[in-house]
Amino acid sequence: SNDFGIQKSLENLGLLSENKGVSTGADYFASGETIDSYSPTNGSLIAKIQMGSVEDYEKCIAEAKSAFKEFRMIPAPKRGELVRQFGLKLREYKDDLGKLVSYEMGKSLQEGLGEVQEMIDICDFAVGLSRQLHGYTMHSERPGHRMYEQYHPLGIVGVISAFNFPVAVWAWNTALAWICGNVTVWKPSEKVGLCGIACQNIINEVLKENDMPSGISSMIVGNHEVGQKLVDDKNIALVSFTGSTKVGRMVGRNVAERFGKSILELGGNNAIIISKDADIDMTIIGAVFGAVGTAGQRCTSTRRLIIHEDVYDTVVERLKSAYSQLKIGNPLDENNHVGPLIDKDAVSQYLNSIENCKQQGGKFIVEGGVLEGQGFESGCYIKPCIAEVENSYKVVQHETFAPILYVMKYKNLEDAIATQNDVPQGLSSAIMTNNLREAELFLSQAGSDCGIANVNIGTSGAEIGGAFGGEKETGGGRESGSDVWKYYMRRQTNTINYTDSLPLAQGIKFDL
Ligand code: UN1
Repeated sequence: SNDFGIQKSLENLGLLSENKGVSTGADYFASGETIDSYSPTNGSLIAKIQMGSVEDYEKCIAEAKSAFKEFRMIPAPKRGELVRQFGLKLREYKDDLGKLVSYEMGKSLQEGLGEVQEMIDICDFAVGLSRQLHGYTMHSERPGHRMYEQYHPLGIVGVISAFNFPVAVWAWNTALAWICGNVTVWKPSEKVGLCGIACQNIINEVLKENDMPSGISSMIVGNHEVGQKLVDDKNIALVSFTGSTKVGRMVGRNVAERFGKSILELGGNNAIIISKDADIDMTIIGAVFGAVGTAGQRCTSTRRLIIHEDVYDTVVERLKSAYSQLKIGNPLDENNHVGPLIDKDAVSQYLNSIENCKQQGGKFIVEGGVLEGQGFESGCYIKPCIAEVENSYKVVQHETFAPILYVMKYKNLEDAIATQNDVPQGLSSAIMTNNLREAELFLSQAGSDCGIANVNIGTSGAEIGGAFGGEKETGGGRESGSDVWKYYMRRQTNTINYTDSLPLAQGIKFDL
């Protein structure tokens, strides 16, 4: 049978049938319970992972602490060189890692490869940045004084990532954290633990070839107890958390309680406003990819379409016809558009949301449902669906991680913008229009309240060069491009007096 070369890729990535789920550098160990990783594509067991315990976590921290002492003294451009080599290795492993992402998580092979490309891109970005960790210099009010600021590494950065981007989110955080001089401890989602081990294997090669301390990168597949430990641990200067708003609220609170720093990337509820001046062909592609890509399991997935009444019927007809052409099936087969959800729990949540939507008054114009029969044995394949709703429905206000698209009608743009903003989340948003006035209003301070606002592009698929993240219940964090590196460093203001007198600031006189 065609396994799409998956066994070969698992081998190339150094994965075994039984894996230790903890590694600091080349040292692999684990003393927790053993879990199975099943592929949602075909329901088969991929491999076993022995998870890390709280004691294993402590070992990682001890290694990380000692590695930090060494790593912080290595010049930033030299740390950049390490990240450059990591980017080269990722190019070598791109096919294997992309395939593993597709197989263990269930997104299409194209998207799995795209995720690895995001890792490569952030490495390139970070290499250049390693020579640009700039601070300002200021003019002192005191004679013979110099004032400037500099950025120092924080220490240990903890990364907790979600199943939907099993490899890229780690790289967005670590590429920046490393060039900034931090060491990292990563807890990947245990739903995609093999992706975690594969990534760690790749960075281990780089660390070994450069004779670098192993504790620069640690990884621990663990349960929520390990996650809780990491969040509460004062050794972790910064916690970067990607996941649900429910868990993120606790993470944010607990990290703040100990005055740690956090970057929170939580739920989205992303809408596209479709104006009567939209290019409809382009709109349909953007909306459908946004809604069904990654089977609706991106933080940036399109969940709502707010459509001008003049084009509403046309758009709905076009959507129906596009949905009827969607091929659902094994994501490793490039003829398919839509793969499975991550697991059966996700399928139940999808079904619950459909039920709730109907109860709250939603009218399905494209019906959902679970697929059965040949090729769908895993029980995780479902049909993308579309419902006509009111924005105020409870189910519409809530992020369901599945391809359920909500459509609604508007008359004037101010109302459409108000509707787009009238949800608890604030990650990504878009307007499709060829009208300059509409586009600029949407981008103005009276427009979208999201961290990402696009014109004539869908809500998903952001590039790494920009700051990625959102407002309100999305958590306010930013990752990857722009000046996001500043989150991974501490700022120090330095004033130096090069005279033989001591004038005080603010003109204060103090003579002895
Ligand atoms: C996520 O879903 O957690 O913009 C990240 C995008 C991707 C990243 C999504 N570049 O859709």
